[in-house]
Amino acid sequence: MIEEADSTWSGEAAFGVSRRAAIRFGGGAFAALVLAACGDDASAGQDSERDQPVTEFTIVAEDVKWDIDRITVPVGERVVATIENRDGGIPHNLHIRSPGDPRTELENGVVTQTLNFTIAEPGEYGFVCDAHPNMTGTVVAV
Ligand SMILES: [Cu+2]
Repeated sequence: MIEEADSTWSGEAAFGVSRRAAIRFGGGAFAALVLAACGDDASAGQDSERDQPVTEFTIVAEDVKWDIDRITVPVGERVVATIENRDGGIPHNLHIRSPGDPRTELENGVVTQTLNFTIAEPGEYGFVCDAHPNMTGTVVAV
């Protein structure tokens, strides 16, 4: 009787341990998968943002700072920039110092603007917000 009780108890204990181990393993594998996926996405996004020319991009002004300081665009193709001014009551615009001086008007946030521009010659061109000389970056035309 006592032996039977002991063996039953041992069986339950073993089951309990293995179930906990399975849960722990499952959670760990899931976390690792999420981390790996995030890492891949982040590095892929950064690479394409910095090196691959894009004809559309979004730039965010928040806390009187741009979220990106470099963008690559193709020479001779129309580029559509979306400017998200998230600073309520603070004016921002996007002004690209390329021939023709494409720029939006200074406008108080919160507001979203669009700027279409084409750069004809390869090179590096500064961009800035005309209200905040510290809000600078570079457009690379390739
Ligand atoms: Cu500004």
